[in-house]
Amino acid sequence: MCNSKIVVIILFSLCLVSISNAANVIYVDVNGPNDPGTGTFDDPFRKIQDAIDAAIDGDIVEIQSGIYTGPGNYNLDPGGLAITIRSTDPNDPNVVVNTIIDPNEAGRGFYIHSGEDANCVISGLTIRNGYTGGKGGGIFCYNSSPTIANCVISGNYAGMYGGAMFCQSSSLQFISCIITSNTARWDGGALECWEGMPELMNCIIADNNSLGGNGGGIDCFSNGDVLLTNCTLTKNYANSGGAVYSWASNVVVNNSIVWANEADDGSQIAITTGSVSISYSDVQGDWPGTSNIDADPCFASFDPIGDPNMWDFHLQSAYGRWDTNSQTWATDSNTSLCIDAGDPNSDWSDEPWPNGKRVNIGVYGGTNQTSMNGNPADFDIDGFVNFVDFTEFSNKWSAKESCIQDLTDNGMVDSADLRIFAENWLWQRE
Ligand SMILES: [Ca+2]
Ligand SMILES: [Ca+2]
Ligand SMILES: [Ca+2]
Repeated sequence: MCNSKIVVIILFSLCLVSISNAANVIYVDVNGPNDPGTGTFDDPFRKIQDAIDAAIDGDIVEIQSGIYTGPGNYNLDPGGLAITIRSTDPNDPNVVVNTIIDPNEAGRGFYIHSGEDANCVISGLTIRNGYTGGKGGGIFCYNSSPTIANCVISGNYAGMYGGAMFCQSSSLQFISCIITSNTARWDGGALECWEGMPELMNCIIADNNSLGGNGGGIDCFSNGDVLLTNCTLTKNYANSGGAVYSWASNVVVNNSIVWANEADDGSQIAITTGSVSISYSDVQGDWPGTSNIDADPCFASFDPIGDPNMWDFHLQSAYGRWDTNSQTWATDSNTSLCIDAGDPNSDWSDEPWPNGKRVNIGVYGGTNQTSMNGNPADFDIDGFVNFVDFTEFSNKWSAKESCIQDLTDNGMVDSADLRIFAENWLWQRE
């Protein structure tokens, strides 16, 4: 056999292997042509559960924008599978708010109870109007640890505990979720946690209510150890512990904002037994712990008695704040003290420069939407643009790499960057 033939055969074999390893995408579209559909792009399923039931480990269930309600679109059960259940673009907030699981108070959004692990991913969906007379209005999670990312969980109700979510013996991760305006008759307006160790990162927990119990945001019961990093907990309500309540549980809070939560006994955070350890955070009324502050976080938009839909928890900054409405960078007269006040060991590398080389406190800390601080030419962040910075600039001259001296952010340090550096020469912080 000639060499070229062998090469063709090898390439063909590699193609077959890569095809068989590719994740299978199963499509769901509530506006699809046929019911139930077959799950292809041209003939999608109409009901989400049909797609899940057709999936095997590694598959993706892709839900087209629309409102999913009625049987087959609530009490969704991943059945122990390692699959991704997502919208068409979980990173686009417009897609997320328009891909809606709405049980219309007939049940919960998700019922997860078959030992799912982090490879069961629920991403980029809105879950609203979930209802249970018991625990977990939006999501019920038992002995399972899925990943829940980029979701909006809003306006759900539990007759007992966990308006948005109940989890027991589960160590799941919530990443970049917005958990707002959920209600529990008793404890855990947003989240009720029994045993296990859930983690919440870059999440908003706001305007949740425990009508007759404790932990307006999060209630932890009996080794329900919760880890919160870069979260913003605001305007949640309970009898006791407007933001967080711990009963025989250990809660750890880092790089977070706990502000304007309300309780009948006046406590934002309350503990029966157990502990709530907070560091590098902004806590109204203060809280003992490493480098905590007690200062107005200067949210971009926050009226505690106004419409929660108008709240914007980006931090005000004279050096640049991401404006959600205009989708550009705006500037403010104030600069929040939460900027560059997070844990020095936290990763700040995704924050846009100038970022103080230190992560911000609150929900957008560590992300590409975090508020900026300082002058872009002040490379050593000492508050002056001078010869020290020029030396750093010279050392990177003609470098072809992504670095802070590349002020035009085009992958090389050249005369265009020098021009910007010159414009900022002798800047100093006021
Ligand atoms: Ca920063
Ligand atoms: Ca400097
Ligand atoms: Ca450049």
